[in-house]
Amino acid sequence: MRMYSGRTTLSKFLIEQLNDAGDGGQLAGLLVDMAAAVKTIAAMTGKGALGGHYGGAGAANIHGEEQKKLDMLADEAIMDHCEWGGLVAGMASEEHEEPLQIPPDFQRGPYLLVFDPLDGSSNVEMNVSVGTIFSVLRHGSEAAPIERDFLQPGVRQIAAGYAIYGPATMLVLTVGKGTHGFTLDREIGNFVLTHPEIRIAPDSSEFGINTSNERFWEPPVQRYVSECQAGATGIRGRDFNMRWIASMVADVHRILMRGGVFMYPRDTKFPGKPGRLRLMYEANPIAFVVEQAGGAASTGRGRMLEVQPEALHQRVPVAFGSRHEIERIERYHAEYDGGTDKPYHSPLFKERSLYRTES
Ligand code: AFP
Repeated sequence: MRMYSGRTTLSKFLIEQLNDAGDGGQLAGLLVDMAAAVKTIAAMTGKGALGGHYGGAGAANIHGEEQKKLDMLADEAIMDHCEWGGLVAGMASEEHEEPLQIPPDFQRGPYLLVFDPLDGSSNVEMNVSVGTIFSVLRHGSEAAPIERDFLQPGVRQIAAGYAIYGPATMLVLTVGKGTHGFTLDREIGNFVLTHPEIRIAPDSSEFGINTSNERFWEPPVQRYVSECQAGATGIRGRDFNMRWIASMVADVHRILMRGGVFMYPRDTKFPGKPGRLRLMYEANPIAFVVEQAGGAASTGRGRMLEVQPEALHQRVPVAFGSRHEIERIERYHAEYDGGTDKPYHSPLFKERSLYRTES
């Protein structure tokens, strides 16, 4: 038997999945370009301290967060790999306030690419897993895109995914036909399909949330988490486990592998920010991946993919994961909003002015 027969590479998979897409292979081409960028970022992050890329870039992004050298290098890698081929009309990145235009030397294509080049980068020098998150939307005109063109709800994504740079580098993506995982064979340089048709179990006993923020959460989130913590002694009747890596891609990847819930809810810690994570390039692509794996993705008060974006860098509360747990979290929000959750009812959290909706 031939050594590599039976292996499905990313290119082969995309050709098969997108053969009826009617776009002449353009979406497959863009995803292959994205995978090339991911390999470049994997090589840079994989060198660790030996790569000479640790430390700050001496600047802050639009969110006021310190940009790491690796944030900037990952950002450049994606631009370099994806802007040249006549496939994208424009791009938007966590690291740039405005949409990125395609240089005049290159043709514009039909897609908008939105990405977080290095999620969890504050962890990178601790050698904790980090990731890249991306979302592909259609651009409906010939003109160079402006911010308004990107502000499409997540249901309009035509592809999305993430890469995780862990002990192994994996690319997990969806084109709306299930969620599939590929592992980078470093020697050969190919992504190989290792996790076809990932499914998130509807029930689970594991949750992930930064509990140091507990006093800032809304009552429905406090209720959900306290019930998990009560475990077998409380109304859930079974013990729960808690995990928090502080690198969303790694936390979400665990959920795709073995179920669970990931939450970054709105809180009063920074009253002007309705959540920590960004809708367009963090929450929406992960929501698409999670839904396509049979899980659910919510703001706590509605389906993530139906949120109409108002700004490129808009923040949003998130709850991803096992469907029955997310339904419970939504029910607790609804009961709180309807005033029927008496033990958790607090006038403080009823004050909607605490949560202005700016990004
Ligand atoms: P960085 O990219 O700045 O490291 O932020 C990562 C992140 O947005 C997300 O990946 C984590 O879930 C979250 O921050 C962790 O936040 P805490 O600092 O509250 O743990």
